[in-house]
Amino acid sequence: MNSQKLRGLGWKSAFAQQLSDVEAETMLAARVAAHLGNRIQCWTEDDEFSLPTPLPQACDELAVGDWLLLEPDSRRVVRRLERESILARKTAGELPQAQLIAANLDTLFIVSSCNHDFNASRLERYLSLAAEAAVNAVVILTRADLCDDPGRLRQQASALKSGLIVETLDARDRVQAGILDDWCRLGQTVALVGSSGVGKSTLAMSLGAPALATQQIREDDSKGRHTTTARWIHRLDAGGLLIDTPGMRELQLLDCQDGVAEVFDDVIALADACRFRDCQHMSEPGCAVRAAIDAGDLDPRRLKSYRKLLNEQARNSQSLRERRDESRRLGQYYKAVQSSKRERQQGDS
Ligand SMILES: Nc1nc2c(ncn2[C@@H]2O[C@H](COP(=O)(O)OP(=O)(O)OP(=O)(O)O)[C@@H](O)[C@H]2O)c(=O)[nH]1
Ligand SMILES: [Mg+2]
Repeated sequence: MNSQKLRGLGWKSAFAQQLSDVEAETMLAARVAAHLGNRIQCWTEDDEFSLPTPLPQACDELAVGDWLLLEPDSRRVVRRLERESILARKTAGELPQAQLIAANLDTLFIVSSCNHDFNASRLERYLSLAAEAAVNAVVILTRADLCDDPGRLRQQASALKSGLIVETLDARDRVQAGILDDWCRLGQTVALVGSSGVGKSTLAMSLGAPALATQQIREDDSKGRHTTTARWIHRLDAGGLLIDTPGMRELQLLDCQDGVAEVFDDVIALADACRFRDCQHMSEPGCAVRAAIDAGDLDPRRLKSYRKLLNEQARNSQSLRERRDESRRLGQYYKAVQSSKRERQQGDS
């Protein structure tokens, strides 16, 4: 393997350390550059090819950005390398199933627009997702060219997490997009997430991705039309890689307790000062959270958003646990049936 060439695909020492000397000498490393339903597109240091999915080898579900180890001639996948990070959300619908968004990211660009799409509580969801995966998040507000006061929205977004970087721009403008170059250098992988029509693909192109499909949004509610339909990695002018993703109608979190706690650390710190340990921040005496709201130091929206995410987490995680228990029980049942069948057959022969 040529680690210098692989670096251009986002290869890091954390992946190299997972290989034996023989594997490093004889095997091929490939990055999953697109997931297209029944096949994945793979990029290697010198080549590009697609493989049908699901892979016959013992690989669990793959995400764009994953690294695979392959035998060079047969292109047989030996294994998926351990991820440095993974973004996953709950699939739409009742069942709490995880849908993988992207793997092995350095930075997540959370894109929103300076129009109807701007929604602080939605941004907090995306921030929790990134925090859970321990991926650095940058909020990008597009359509600054159509907004009277983008600075006000920028300020509102910056208040959502301590140290959060927020950029406002016209996503169609390559020069303005240049403020993001530091996150897009050689060896870096970034992903774009956000609602449909906020300008993710437009921004990707301004950063150097090849021509991508984009479509105008609806005039009345600023909503997009789900133009991008698959996750793809693109090479950027600054040397890095960028994963463009389809717009999300809603982002439901799954197993993100730590991420939520990180984003709402101000509310948690206040709650620590409440008189009662189990304070619900409703009307209890000595409630530090209510006191902060009354003093104008905490936005009541933020407490509401925190509660909503905690409840959603509890609900989704509980039903996920129930489903796992159920499938474990079913597995044990099938095993028991099979072994009693085997015993009977041995008894018969
Ligand atoms: N004026 C202006 N228009 C923009 C800006 N960003 C995007 N647009 C326009 O908004 C429309 C939608 O942009 P897309 O890049 O397709 O949005 P997307 O987020 O990729 O949408 P999906 O692929 O559906 O998720 C296009 O017509 C863009 O030209 C911006 O900053 N300013
Ligand atoms: Mg798009």
